[in-house]
Amino acid sequence: MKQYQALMQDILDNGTDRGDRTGVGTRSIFGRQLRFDLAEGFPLLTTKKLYTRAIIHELLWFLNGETNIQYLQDNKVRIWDEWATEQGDLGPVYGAQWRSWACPDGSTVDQIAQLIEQIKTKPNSRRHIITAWNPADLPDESISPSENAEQGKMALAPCHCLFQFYVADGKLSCQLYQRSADYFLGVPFNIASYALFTHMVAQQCDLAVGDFVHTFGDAHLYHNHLTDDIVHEQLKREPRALPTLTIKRKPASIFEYKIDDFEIAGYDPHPTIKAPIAV
Ligand code: THF
Repeated sequence: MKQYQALMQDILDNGTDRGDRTGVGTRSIFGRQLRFDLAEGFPLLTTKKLYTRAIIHELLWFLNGETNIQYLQDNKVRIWDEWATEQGDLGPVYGAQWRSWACPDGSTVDQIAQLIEQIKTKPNSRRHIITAWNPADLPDESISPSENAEQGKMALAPCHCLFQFYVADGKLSCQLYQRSADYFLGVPFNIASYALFTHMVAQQCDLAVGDFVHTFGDAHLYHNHLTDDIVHEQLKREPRALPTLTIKRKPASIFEYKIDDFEIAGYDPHPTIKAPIAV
């Protein structure tokens, strides 16, 4: 994962310091890409320790179509707490858009179920796309995330907003377009999450894994992460060998995976680096 650090250095060297919605301020660049060959190992960052269970639970929660943080809290995952209402609601964020995109006629589209069906029946299609960017449900940025959720809007506009799958030579690749990327805290989660999802879709469709391509719009380092003990510490560390992912059984559908189905072996990261999250 040397390329993760290379892009971090690129943001430091070539980024522009600017304001943002959260008020924290960022150094940011626009339009970059990382590529991971998933056959070479599971792209879990080794230059700090990541909490893998949080990443897996969040993905299973998205796939269940859920948008209330109760399931995450039951599993001690706190990464969405800051944005939810008192009742734990986030409005129609990822899970809602992926599984039940609202149509004008009152019906809904299950983009994930359609994706699996289409990859199985028409692998060469150029339309294997999932989008969470639903303009009708976007938040009003002049009010808070939880106020938006109270009003039935998304608490936060989707950051990882569109992704596409591609099948060639029996291998499944995935490309994500991330419009806004918190490079220190969010991106390591996002890489692992989409790599995991690609492995699951490949298993369901009897394909091997190809590349995960991560395309960025605004990739930024928050100003309060630009310190000796956060970003500069991260850049000093030597990347280690990647772990491997094993999926221990093949569930009957993409919606039936459980946390214990996943085994990550050989993960030997450098220690955690704590950093404040911008809300
Ligand atoms: N807002 C911001 N500012 N950054 C993000 O990455 C982000 N997300 C989601 C929604 N809003 C965001 C939430 N995802 C952590 C990681 C991912 C998150 C939110 C928080 C985090 O704090 N990680 C810590 C500790 C994790 C833990 O152990 O609980 C870490 O060290 O990795 C991007 O999709």
